[in-house]
Amino acid sequence: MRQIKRKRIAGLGLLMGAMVAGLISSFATAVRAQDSFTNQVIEFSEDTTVEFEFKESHGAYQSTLGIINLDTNQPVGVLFKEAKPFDAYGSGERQTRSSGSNNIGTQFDYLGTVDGGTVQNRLAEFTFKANTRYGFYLESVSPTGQTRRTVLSSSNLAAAFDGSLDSGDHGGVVGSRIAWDDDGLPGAIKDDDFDDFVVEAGGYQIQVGCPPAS
Ligand SMILES: [Ca+2]
Ligand SMILES: [Ca+2]
Ligand SMILES: [Ca+2]
Repeated sequence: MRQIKRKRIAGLGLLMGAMVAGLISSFATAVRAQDSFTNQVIEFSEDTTVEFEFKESHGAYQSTLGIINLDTNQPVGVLFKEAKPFDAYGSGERQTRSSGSNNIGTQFDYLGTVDGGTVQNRLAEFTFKANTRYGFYLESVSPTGQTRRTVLSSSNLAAAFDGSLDSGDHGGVVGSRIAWDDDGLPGAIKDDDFDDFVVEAGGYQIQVGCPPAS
């Protein structure tokens, strides 16, 4: 089983401990060419646990990010769920909208963070089974509950992937960043901001082998 985590495993003590326990094989294999972590499909040639980090959201709706099995079209797990639509929700604080621009890194456009209580967990992980086709979904509900829409990562109108799972830290993005436009439905009037929900996946690969048979 392979694991792709947010942080490099550092420290000899930890490594030695794991080796004594017989849990870590001697080296990590690269993410293979036939593995895919893209708009088309999320698919691995072996069982792979990926750790995700919620970065921030900039959308007025209350969103949930989860994983679906593309063959059965069934949701199979939730990674992050907004507990309220955005940090300042209910405070009466006016939100500055800048329609059509990407507001990552700013306070604009309905900022949602872990520190601000919009999302409870900064990290989540999911084990993708080998040779199974997955995608991500983002479900967003308006604060009144009147409008509900779901977009899939298999549409590049909805999700933009940047970087690869085992690419470490590249220019401040660790692993693969997935940035969403929650109104990214075909034919919809959309703002192409790709900041409504932003997560990063993986970063550093750890190979975990079975203890040798004795
Ligand atoms: Ca939101
Ligand atoms: Ca949007
Ligand atoms: Ca937005």
